[in-house]
Amino acid sequence: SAARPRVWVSQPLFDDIVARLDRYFEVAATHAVADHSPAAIARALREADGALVTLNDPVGAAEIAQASRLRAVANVGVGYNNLDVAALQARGIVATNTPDVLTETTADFGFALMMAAARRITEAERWLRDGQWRGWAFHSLLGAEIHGTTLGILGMGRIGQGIARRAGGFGMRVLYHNRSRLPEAIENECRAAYVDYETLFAQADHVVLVLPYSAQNHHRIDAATLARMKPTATLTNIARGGLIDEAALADALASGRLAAAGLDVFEGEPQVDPRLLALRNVVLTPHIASGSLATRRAMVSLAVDNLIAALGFGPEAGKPPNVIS
Ligand code: 8YV
Repeated sequence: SAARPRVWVSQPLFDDIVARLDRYFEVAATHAVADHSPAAIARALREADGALVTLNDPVGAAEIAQASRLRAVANVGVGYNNLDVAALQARGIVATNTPDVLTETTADFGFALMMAAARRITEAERWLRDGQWRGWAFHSLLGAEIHGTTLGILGMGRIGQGIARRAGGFGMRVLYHNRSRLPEAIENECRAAYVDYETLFAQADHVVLVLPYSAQNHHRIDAATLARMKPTATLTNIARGGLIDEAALADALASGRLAAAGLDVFEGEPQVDPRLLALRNVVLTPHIASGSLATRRAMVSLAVDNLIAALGFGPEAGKPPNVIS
C-alpha cells in the first residue's frame, strides 16, 4: 500500500536477502549499473524513509539536508567514512554498520595479503606466466621471513585482534598501537604489546593497517612514517586508502627504502595510482578483504536487519543491533 515506508537499495546486493525488505517496505532498488554520483544519491534519498548503502555511496551533509523523509541509513560495511554521521545524527537519522560478521574473514585476508607481499607471491606468478622461468635459480624471487618476525598492527579493534591471534600461530611477536590501550586481559589473549606510533613503525618487520579512516588521520602514513621503517619491512593496508600518502609510499617502494607493500584499498579507488601499478614489489587487490561469499551475505543480512529495526519493524523494532553512536 502507498502508506508503507519507502527504502532505497543503492546497488545490487543479494536479491534473496534484500527481498526480506519487501515484507515491510516499498523497495526502490537500483538494479542496473548503479549511479553513485552525489546528484543521484540526493535524488534517491529525497524519496526514501530508509536506505541501504555501501562504501560506493557518499552520504554527505548536502544530500542529507535534502532528505526530508529519511529516518535510517544502513551501511553494508563496518567502515562508515562514506557517511557524514554528525549530519545524520543532527537530523535524528539512525545510522548503522555491520561489525563482527566480517571480522575473521577480513583478518584472514589481511594476513594473506601481508604474506603475499612478504613472499612476493603475485610477482612470482607474473614472472612465471611471462615465461621467465627458464630454469630454477637459487637466488630468484627471495622474500622476507614471516614466522618469528615482529608484526606491527595499527588499529587494534576486532579485526586487528583477529590478525594478532593469527600471528601467534606463526610465532610472531606482536606490537600494536591504538587510540587507547586495550585492557590487559585482551593484550594477553592476543599476546600483543602496546607501543607508541613511532616504535611500531621502527620495530616491525611487517606493519598491517586496520584502523578507521577519518579526516584526522588522512595521510597519517606519510614520508616521515615510512622513513622510520626497516628497509626490509612490508606495509599492508586493509583499512582505507586515504590513510597512506600513496606518492610517498611509491617513492619508498621504488627506492628500496621499503621492501614491499600489500594494498587492498586506495585513496581514489577504483582508480589506482599509475606509479603503484608500475611497481613490482606491491600486491594490489580491489578492496576484497571482506569478500568471502558467506561473509558478504552475512553483511547484507545484518544491514537488512538493521534497516528493518531502525524503521520500527521486525523482532528488533526500534533497537537496531549496530547503531553508530
Ligand atoms: C566492504 C569494507 O566491502 O566493511 C568495510 O569497511 O570496507 C568492506 O568490508 C565495503 O564497506 C562495502 O560497502
